[in-house]
Amino acid sequence: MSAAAKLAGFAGVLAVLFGGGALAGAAIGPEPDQPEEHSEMTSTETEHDAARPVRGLAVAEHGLRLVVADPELQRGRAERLAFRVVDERGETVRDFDVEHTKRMHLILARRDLTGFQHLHPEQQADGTWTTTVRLDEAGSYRLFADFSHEDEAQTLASDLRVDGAADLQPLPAPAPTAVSDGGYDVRLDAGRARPGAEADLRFTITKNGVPVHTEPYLGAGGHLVALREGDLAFLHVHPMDDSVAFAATFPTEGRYRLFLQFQHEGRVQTVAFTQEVR
Ligand SMILES: [Cu+2]
Repeated sequence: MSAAAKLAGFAGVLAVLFGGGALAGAAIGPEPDQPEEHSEMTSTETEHDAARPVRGLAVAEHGLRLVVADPELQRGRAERLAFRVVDERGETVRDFDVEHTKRMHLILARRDLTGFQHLHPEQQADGTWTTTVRLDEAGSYRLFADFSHEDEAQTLASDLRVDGAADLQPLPAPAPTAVSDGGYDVRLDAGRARPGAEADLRFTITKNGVPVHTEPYLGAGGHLVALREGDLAFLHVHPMDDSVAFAATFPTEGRYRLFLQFQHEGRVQTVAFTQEVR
């Protein structure tokens, strides 16, 4: 590699890191007005949960803080990732509620909304959560720890870094259909998604033209993560019924990336959509 190319790569990494920091900084601010009705609220959710549709913008919130042991990872290598949730006294939190059949959900996505991963780390005796993670591309990643503690659902987030020149991708244009990593055809019907109003997101899944009935995954027909372009705000989404359908409130205009996961024939499929809201 020439010196010029190295410099260009280095500048690219800097741009990613500083870009991420600027975005995180810009994201701090008052939350938009909340919708008044929560008709699809499930019995396990509190009013308080549903009133916070935007999460995952802060490393510390509601008295809890996310501590990542080593946020620098080597590209393309399986590495141990360790993190803790600590309380206001700095004590490691050990008791977590089971939510969607797990006590901790770990979501990873690069700042350009590629490289999505959904992992379930294991809790060690000292309360630390660990998992093996492999990030194949350089850049700045967002790590979301999604959990419930003392009946309060929380999503705390921090950044991971993979050194090297990041080949950042533009967000794909919105399209009603997408193909999962295992070759399933998925159609999204989002109706009219408007800012501040609850939207029904319904997915229809087929394989070779034949309708697919998904198996339960994390206690529902599927699992959906919605992230806002620009600040990677993590939206509160919940499954609506036994089908692959979710209620989501997009807080603002803009573009969102929806990551749907479902299970069929024992395998978890992942498929992503771009949702425009205006
Ligand atoms: Cu999970």
